[in-house]
Amino acid sequence: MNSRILVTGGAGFIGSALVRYLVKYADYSVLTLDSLTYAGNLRSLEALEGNARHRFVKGDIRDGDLVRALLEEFRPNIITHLAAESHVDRSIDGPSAFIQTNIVGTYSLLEQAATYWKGLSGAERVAFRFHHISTDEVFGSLGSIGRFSETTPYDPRSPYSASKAASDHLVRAWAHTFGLPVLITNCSNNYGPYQFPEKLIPLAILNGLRGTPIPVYGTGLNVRDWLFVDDHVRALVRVFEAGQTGQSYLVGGSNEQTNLQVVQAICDCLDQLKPRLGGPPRRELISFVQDRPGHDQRYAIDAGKIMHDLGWKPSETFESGLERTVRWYLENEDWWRPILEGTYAGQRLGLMAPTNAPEEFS
Ligand code: NAD
Ligand code: TDX
Repeated sequence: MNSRILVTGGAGFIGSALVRYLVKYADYSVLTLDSLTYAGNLRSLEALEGNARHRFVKGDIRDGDLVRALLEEFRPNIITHLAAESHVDRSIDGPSAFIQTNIVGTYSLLEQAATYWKGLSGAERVAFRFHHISTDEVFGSLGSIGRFSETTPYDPRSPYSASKAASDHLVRAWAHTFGLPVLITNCSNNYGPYQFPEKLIPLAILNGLRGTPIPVYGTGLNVRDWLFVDDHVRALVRVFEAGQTGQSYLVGGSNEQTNLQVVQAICDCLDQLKPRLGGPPRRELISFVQDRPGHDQRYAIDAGKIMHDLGWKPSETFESGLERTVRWYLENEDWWRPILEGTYAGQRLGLMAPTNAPEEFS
């Protein structure tokens, strides 16, 4: 069967890495649906221009008529759903877009997918998959020990993670109630080329490069489990090709770092690849700033299930992945410069919420 994939959010960071992989290194025909919010960027798909196996449509996942028409015309075997509002700090400043895209948008897409799937027959109906891409943040925050697994109870704490948790629940409901063949993946923090510079790693690289302060929230001791984006992409492909429907898979790099360790490593890498002429080492740019309201302390993933059941493992170490990433930003100013001069100049986001909010809600 000629595999056709509809990728929502395919002009974003992870979505564009997935689309580039599927078209350039695998044999899929891909339809990218993306509304091109501030985070969507057609330049991330430039490498596919003129490729007959890729088509881009600008549109919103909440537009049921458009999605229905695209499903009927393109007749995908797989839908991979990555369209989302994805930045925690923006969800503090303005939760509404997160409710709209992550919850209402996922609901609308599920309705259209279920109708389309019911209309399929034979091998096409058996092979169809709806793959929802989610995050480890739905499980809340860890103390100094333990890791998230597929059985960890949901405990989201930011408007972003709550909206992603809601979307996960909707996807499960469509599987249990309507029989839709779904897969869910919950991944840890991604980094790599083409990431919008509101996120920690690209922000630190670009500030380090420009010699401006590198903001570290609070003590810098919050921990994230970092995964190179192409390793996430290979995990996604393993899951929609071989995963068991109705199941979720956690994806992570077993690579825990404090935020301070991350920015120090970025400073050192930049100093090595592009020394500051006569200037002090870039670590001197690190600046501790007011903490993120409700800042989750630690995320860590037990990826044993996807490793054991589907044979996936990350191929990039943090050192090699970070160096690739820093080199990419050094060599691709024409990608990031228009962003800094247009939609986002690197300013602090996410301080709108009152800082005296109760710590726990029980
Ligand atoms: P991103 O913000 O870079 O990209 C999101 C894309 O979705 C953008 O291209 C945007 O234009 C598009 N979009 C937003 N609203 C839309 C709408 N209503 N209709 C159509 N398109 C819309 O995000 P990302 O970092 O690539 O994340 C992709 C997915 O992976 C998200 O679901 C996110 O929750 C999840 N995820 C991200 C990470 C991470 O570290 N970045 C980790 C785990 C999971
Ligand atoms: O300037 C900063 N300084 C800083 O200390 C920024 C932008 C962040 N931070 C801290 C906050 C976090 O502890 O760094 C850590 C990483 O922050 P982000 O890059 O904003 O990522 P995070 O909040 O961990 O969420 C990310 O991983 C899970 C993605 O943005 C989500 O989409 C994904 O679901």
